[in-house]
Amino acid sequence: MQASGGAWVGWTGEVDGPEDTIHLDSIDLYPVPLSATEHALYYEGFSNDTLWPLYHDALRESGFNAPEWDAYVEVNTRFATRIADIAPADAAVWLHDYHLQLVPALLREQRDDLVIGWFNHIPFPPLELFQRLPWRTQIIEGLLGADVLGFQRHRGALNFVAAAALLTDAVEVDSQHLMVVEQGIERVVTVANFPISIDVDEFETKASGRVNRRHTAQIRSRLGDPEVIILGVDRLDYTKGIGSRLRAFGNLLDQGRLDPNRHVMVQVATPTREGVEMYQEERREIERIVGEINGKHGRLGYPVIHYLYQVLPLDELIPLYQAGDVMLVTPFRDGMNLVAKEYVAAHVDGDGVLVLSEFTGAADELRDALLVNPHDEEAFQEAIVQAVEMPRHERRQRMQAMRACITAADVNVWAASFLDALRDREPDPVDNADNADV
Ligand code: GDG
Repeated sequence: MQASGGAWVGWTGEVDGPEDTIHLDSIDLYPVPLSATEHALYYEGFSNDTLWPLYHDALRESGFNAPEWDAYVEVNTRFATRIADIAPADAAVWLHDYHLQLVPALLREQRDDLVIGWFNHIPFPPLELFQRLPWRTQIIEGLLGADVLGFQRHRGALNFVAAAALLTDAVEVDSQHLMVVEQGIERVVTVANFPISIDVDEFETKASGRVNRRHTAQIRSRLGDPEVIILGVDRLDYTKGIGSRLRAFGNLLDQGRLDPNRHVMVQVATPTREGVEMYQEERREIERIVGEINGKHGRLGYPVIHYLYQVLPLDELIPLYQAGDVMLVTPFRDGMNLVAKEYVAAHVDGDGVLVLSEFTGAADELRDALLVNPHDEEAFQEAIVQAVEMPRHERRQRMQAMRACITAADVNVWAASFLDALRDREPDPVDNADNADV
C-alpha cells in the first residue's frame, strides 16, 4: 500500500472502535466499526463458525444460523457503502477474503464506474460441500459483482466456476472467464488463481543479521543442544493439524525411532478466535497431548516438546525458523500457508528440511519439500524420520530449489499480477491524477 498509494478500508479489530479516518505510515485507513453483537454474529459466527469450516473441507460441522447470516449481510452492506462513499471515480477496489463476499455486487449497485477485484485467502470448496450452504446462491451472486475473482489454487478457481454455472445464470466462456448478463448487458468476470507469497527480501535481510545468528545459537543451547530441532508454527486452528503432528512425533518416540536425548520439538501455537467453542476444544486437546508426551518422554529440565501458546515478535520468530532443522507444516487444508515460505526464506544458510502437507496451496510450488498426506499416519511418520535423517547434500539441494522458487514469486509478484489483471479490466486508461485505488 505504501508503494502504490491508496486507501485501506477495514475493521480495526476492536469492538465499537473509532470511525474517524486514521493516517498511519503514509496510508489512509478508513475504519468500518463492528458492534459486540456483530462481532459475535458476523465475525465469530457466520465468517468463522459457518464459512471457515465449510471452506476447509468441512473439517468441523458448520453452524447454519439465520441471525448470523443477517449480520453478514448487514456488515457487508456497511463495507460496500463505506467504499462507495470514499472511492474516487474509476478507482480500482481490491477486496479481501471470505468475510466480504457480498461486497462486490453491493458495491457495483452503488458505483458502476469502479473496477472491482476480490481475492480469497482460504480454499474455495468443491461444489458438493458448497451446496450445503443455505445462502449459496446469494454468495455466488455477491461475488459475481466483481471484475476479477482471485483464488490461491487453480482448483479453487475451478470450484467457483462450477458453483456459479450450477447456481446462477452465469455462463462459462472458458476456464478463466464467466459471462453474466445484467439488465440486458453482458459482462465478463475473470476467475483465476494468484498464489500469495511473502516479502522474501525482508525475511532474508532480517535473517542475515549478526544479532539474528547469535539469537539462533542461544535458542539451540536453551533447548539443550539437541541434534535435531523439529519445529511447528501455526495459529492454533483445527485446520492446521497440530494434534496429529504431535501424535506422529509421540509415536516415533514410543517406537524408539526418535530419541528424546537427540530430538526435540518446538510448537508455537498462536492464540486465535478464542471466543469460538471449536477453538477452545482444539486448544484443550493439543495441550493434553503435549502433557501426555512430555510426561512420558521428558526428563527433569528437558521437556521433549516445548510448547508456546503465544505470539512471538518477528525478531524471535525468524531465529526460531533458522534453529529449526526440520519444519513440519502439515495442515489438513490450507489456502496457501505462509509459514512454509517464511521458513524457506529464513534459511539463508541453505540448510533445513520442510515437511509439507499436500493439502496446502504452498505444495503446488514447493515441490522439493517432503510432501505428505497428514491423514496417512504411517507415511507421515516415515516422512518425519526421512527428514531427520536426510543427508546434508540432499537437504541443501532441496532447500536451494525451494529458495529459487520463492525468490521468483514473492509477494510483490503476487500483488502486481492481481492488480495487472484488475487494470486489464478497466474500460479506459486512467490518466486522472486524482484517481486512487482502495
Ligand atoms: C490465511 C490462510 C494463507 C504465526 N505465529 C506467529 C506469527 N505467525 C504468522 C506467520 C504467518 C502468519 O502468521 C500465518 O499465515 P498462514 O498463511 O500460515 O496461515 P493463516 O493465518 O491461516 O492465513 C492461509 C494466508 O491467509 C495468506 O493468504 O496462506 O492459507 O489460512 O505469516 O508468520 N507471527 C509472529 N509471531 C507468531 O507467534 N510474529
